[in-house]
Amino acid sequence: MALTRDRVDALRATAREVREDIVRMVHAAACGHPGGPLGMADFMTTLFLEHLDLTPENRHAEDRDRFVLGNGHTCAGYYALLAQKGLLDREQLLTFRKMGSPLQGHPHRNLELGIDFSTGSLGNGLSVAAGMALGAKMSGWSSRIYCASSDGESQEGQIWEAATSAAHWGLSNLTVIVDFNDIQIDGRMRDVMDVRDLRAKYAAFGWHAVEIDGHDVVAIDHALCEAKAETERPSAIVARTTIGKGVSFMEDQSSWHGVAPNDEQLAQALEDLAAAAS
Ligand SMILES: Cc1ncc(C[n+]2csc(CCOP(=O)(O)OP(=O)(O)O)c2C)c(N)n1
Repeated sequence: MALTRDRVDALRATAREVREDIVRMVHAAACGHPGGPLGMADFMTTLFLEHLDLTPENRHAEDRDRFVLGNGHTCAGYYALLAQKGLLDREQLLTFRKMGSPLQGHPHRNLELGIDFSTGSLGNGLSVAAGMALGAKMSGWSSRIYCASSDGESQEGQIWEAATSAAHWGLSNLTVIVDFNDIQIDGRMRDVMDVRDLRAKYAAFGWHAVEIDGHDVVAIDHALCEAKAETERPSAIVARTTIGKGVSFMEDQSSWHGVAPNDEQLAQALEDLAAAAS
């Protein structure tokens, strides 16, 4: 069913809160990756709030949905969404990257908090998600397995082994969302190593594959609904995004891949996000 006007507004409002949490967390840690998760906030929010069946009540259930963050460095947004879902306290977010915190700079498996797998070494996530999807199918569970990935991560050969396997096994319960912002740690993705048309690549590997505007919550929700309706093939959603989305001085800047804002920059970022809301 299509999103109502109220749901669209609510998702946009939550995505804005997630963005505020991201900049606050990276500022408090004085290190981390703000750009990627700011760009992913719209599709992560739509996935987590509208589709991912993970709650404090069902976190230990075998047949619940799973999520794997392949591009693990973008975990500030992931943690902010786990807080939105009640799996951790919002105040806990400010322990991000601190000694002893479960919220490290790359996800560390913690089923109590709903973190299904440790990631950070790019390329592994989709293989893990494919394994979870195969296991769920063999067990007869209705679980859906979601994986986030990125254009930079798509340079890893292991992604394409996973893509081959998932199509071979007909893992229709698996969906990958690729954050395609044409930026990676060293600059423009197309200059570092161009992965080209990822939608066409996934389609050629036997996947149901679409490309969408990764900031349009209606298009994101529609693509996730289509993926759920698919009965034969795994689904790939290539989400065109802008790194740093919502923060004027971070947008489309590779320099904000992995740098913390200082006090003035945090204030400016929060001002930008508030202005976008009005
Ligand atoms: C196997 C591996 N190689 C290198 C790195 C270092 N690294 C961390 S993030 C990154 C760039 C990833 O590209 P992308 O996810 O597109 O970056 P973003 O859009 O977040 O800027 C790299 C090379 C890593 N984490 N894992």
